[in-house]
Amino acid sequence: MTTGELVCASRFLARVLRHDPALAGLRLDPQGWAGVDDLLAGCRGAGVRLTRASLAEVVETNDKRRFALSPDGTRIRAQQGHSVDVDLGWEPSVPPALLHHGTVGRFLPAITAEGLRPMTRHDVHLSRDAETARRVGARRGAPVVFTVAAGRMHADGHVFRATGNGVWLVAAVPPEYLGAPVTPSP
Ligand code: HQG
Repeated sequence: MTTGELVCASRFLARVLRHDPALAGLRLDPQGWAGVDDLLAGCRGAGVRLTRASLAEVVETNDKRRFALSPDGTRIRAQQGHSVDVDLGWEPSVPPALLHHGTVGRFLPAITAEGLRPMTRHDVHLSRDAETARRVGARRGAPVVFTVAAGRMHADGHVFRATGNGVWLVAAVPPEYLGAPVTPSP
């Protein structure tokens, strides 16, 4: 597949596997999995041509490893980012002392007042390093990066989970755990 085709297929899969399984006539199981055969048939029905081989290519080449196949290759799910109700089963774990969150200036007043909220997703997404957070913020405009005192939060009883691709999830980040917002140099 060309890079453009891979990106297009990845966007469609993210929409189906995170937000709108009915778009491909699917239902996800409680842990977010869909059958690969059902997904391929559903994609055909939705006018998106995807073979088993190209699906495997999307999973393997995806820049953020957004999707995972089950060990036997018969099922697929998104690793995080859902708006539909799923329990991904990531175990609580101990975060590093500091994590990072990238956003944009227009959200600063709300974030400074009420902290980070998951908005339309299940959880707040935090990055291991500031550069990744900068890229997450840059999706929306000039990025601004917060450090999050994850170690202190964890000690205070907040539950953190790491996804299969290195994103850290937490229900919310109260403002007292946020560092001063930093505008990284481009
Ligand atoms: C902001 C992408 C107002 C938050 C990325 C963000 C990531 C608030 C936006 C992953 C707020 C939500 C997640 C508050 C947070 N008031 N705005 N209290 N608290 N916000 O997309 O973290 O491509 O749901 O800063 O790379 O940007 O989908 O979250 O700007 O890894 O795989 O509200 O999504 O990965 O936006 O991105 P999002 P995010 P994928």
